[in-house]
Amino acid sequence: MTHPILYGVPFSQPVRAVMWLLILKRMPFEMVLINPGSKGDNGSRSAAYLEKNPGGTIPCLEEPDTGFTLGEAHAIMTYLANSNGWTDVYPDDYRLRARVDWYLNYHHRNVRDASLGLVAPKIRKDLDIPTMVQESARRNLTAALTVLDTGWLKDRQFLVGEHVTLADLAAYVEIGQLQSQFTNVFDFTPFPNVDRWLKDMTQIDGHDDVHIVLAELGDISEQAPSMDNIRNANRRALQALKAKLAEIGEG
Ligand SMILES: N[C@@H](CCC(=O)N[C@@H](CS)C(=O)NCC(=O)O)C(=O)O
Repeated sequence: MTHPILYGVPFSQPVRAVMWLLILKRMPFEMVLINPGSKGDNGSRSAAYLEKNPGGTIPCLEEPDTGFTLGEAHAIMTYLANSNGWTDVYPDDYRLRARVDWYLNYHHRNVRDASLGLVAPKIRKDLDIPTMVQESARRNLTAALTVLDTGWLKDRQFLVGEHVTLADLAAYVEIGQLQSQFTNVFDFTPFPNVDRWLKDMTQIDGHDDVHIVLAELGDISEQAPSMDNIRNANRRALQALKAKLAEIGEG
């Protein structure tokens, strides 16, 4: 069977969530670079890409053998877990699985607003995100972090229990990117349980491989990076991913 293709760039949070799952489960895949929002040949708004994912967003997964394509990171992650029997990250206990689904649904317009409020305004200057939208996104994020801190993570090591699940991967790619060792755009001191969970998540296999792009980009709190910086960070991350995939292929 030919390996699945993952379309996207490592800088994209939902792409990173899928990459992390595949690396964690040591499943070989091919990564094809697709630039978000571009109508160019390698763009997510090109006619060829829209055939695969009519929504025009990354990530998208394709199974070359069957022609099956799937958009939306969480749909891709649950599909991969279901079709490969990865019950460690997507438990087969109905209640635990429902809690993972609960988080994956909650994520949108809550935790996901980390990118809209704090990262995209610096990285995607072209989008010219209105101040009001940025402020509302930051409020949504703060409220969501309070919910995680006082609820989900109060008595548990990970979001759904004592084991990492799809919920943690999806949440971390958004929240984790804000930390001081990456973009450094948020202070987690008021959220001690989230802060502890962030540290635990750095120990999960594949964390470093998936976050090379952010380590390369570095602190953006004072100055927005140039397009060249962003392109280079994505390029280095893709090179490192190639090496990692070769290692997975050999193992
Ligand atoms: N809900 C989607 C969000 C995907 C998304 O927002 N992707 C961004 C990049 S991080 C994108 O493709 N933007 C390009 C566009 O909307 O044209 C998912 O989880 O897959």
